[in-house]
Amino acid sequence: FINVDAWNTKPFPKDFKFGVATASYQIEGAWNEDGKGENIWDHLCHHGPFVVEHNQTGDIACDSYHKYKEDVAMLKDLGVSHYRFSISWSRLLPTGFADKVNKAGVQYYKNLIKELKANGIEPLVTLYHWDLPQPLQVLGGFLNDNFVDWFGDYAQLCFDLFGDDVSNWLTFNEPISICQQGYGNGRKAPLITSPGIGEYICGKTMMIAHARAWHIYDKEYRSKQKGSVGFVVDSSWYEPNSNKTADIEASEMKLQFVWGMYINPLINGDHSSILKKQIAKRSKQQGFKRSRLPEFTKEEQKYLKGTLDIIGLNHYSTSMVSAQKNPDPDAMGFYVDCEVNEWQADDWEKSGSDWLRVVPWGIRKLLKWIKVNFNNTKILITENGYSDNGEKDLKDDRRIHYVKSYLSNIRDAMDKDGVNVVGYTLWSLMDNFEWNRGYTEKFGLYHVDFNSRNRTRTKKKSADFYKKVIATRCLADKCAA
Ligand code: GBH
Repeated sequence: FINVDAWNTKPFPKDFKFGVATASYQIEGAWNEDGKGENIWDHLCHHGPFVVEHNQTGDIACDSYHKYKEDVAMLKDLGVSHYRFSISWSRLLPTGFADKVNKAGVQYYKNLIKELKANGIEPLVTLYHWDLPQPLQVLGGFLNDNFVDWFGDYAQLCFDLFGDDVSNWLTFNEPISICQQGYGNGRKAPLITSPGIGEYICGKTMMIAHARAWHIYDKEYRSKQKGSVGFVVDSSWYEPNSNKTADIEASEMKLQFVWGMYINPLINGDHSSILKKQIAKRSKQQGFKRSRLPEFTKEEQKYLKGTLDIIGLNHYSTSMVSAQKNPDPDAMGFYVDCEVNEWQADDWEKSGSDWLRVVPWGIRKLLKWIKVNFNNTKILITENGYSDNGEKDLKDDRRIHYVKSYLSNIRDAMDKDGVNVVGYTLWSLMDNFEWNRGYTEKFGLYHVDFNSRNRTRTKKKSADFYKKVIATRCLADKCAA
């Protein structure tokens, strides 16, 4: 891979948040300890269909439920200012409903937050990172309108319990993973296959549930807790295959399927008009009486508008896009309704994940696009990172190269394009349960020995690299003044 001298050497601003990220199901383990209820990933991993590599599970994972003090010691050593983790809904509310609170679950998060604070680390908390309580799934999960109440009650409990010590809240992690993969193509829990219908209903419910949490916070907590409530989108950059209008429009269309579906409602109160027209057009051709993308009522639009304090961005890679010449008129779903071809170039550097190619310039283009389209809203890069299959000697130079070149492009976006990026939480603190890929793909700065009962953590070379970046706020050996 290419040399490492051409990076932006301008230090990151003093108040730039440097951190790392994890998620409850991927690290906590203790899946049924101390009163925790079952969630949809527990259920999937135990009962099938067995879609996870080697039938692996998050039953023990990194055992962070017992080892959080070690995790915080690692964070302290890295020198991060922020730690992004998620709360397991069913650890707090075993049935999902707010009638019975699990005291041990409350204690666990209180302990973790206290330990972070004692070490000068600010918590950045995701309320929902894919682990829905199973009893709520039995009732339809995100396809049941009552989900808005369930989530609102859960969010309120979290603000109540932890809000005095947590000022950075994120509601949902990755709508596309939740809805498109959970309720569309059936790849992730709860494995529902309803392309072009269920996945869009899920999206509508999720948007309103986010707004519910935001309004609760705004009315009852903001004035005393003085925090913010954001939402995390997963988005690649979509690079037009040529300068032809059709390809540029294809790129814009694909971006609207992501941002016009999930961010526009929270900022402007509705799906973007390009998105609405496109899905309405195809739905009509197909004989549906109304668009498969459910509309927001006028009241819902008012309720949604302006409910985003900060955009969380998970970004890993880039795709090339072009307009489809002969789109299949009968096809339905997020990935086909846009009528866009998508692929990755053969000469882009690979990683341990088949979807993740190293394309550092993509993040700069995406950040600029977000700035222009959403009025310079604050952006927190909530995930970015590199997978391998485990380097034997823990010399993960490719991860270092990835992080360095992505950070350099982020710095360029701030510096040269004026994008308002306030922080970066690298995925991930340590190797963990990588969903369908089990423990085979590794994103950690720390290695975890999943064969040892102790789940021994060992620093990789990239941890020292990142530590130095944080300490100097700069990517080069010699930083610009
Ligand atoms: C994030 O997803 C997640 O938030 C985090 O939990 C996860 O560990 C991390 O990234 C690393 O994967 O198999 O072709 O259907 C990143 C976005 C969306 C990327 C789903 C992989 C599956 C592609 N992910 N996608 S495919």
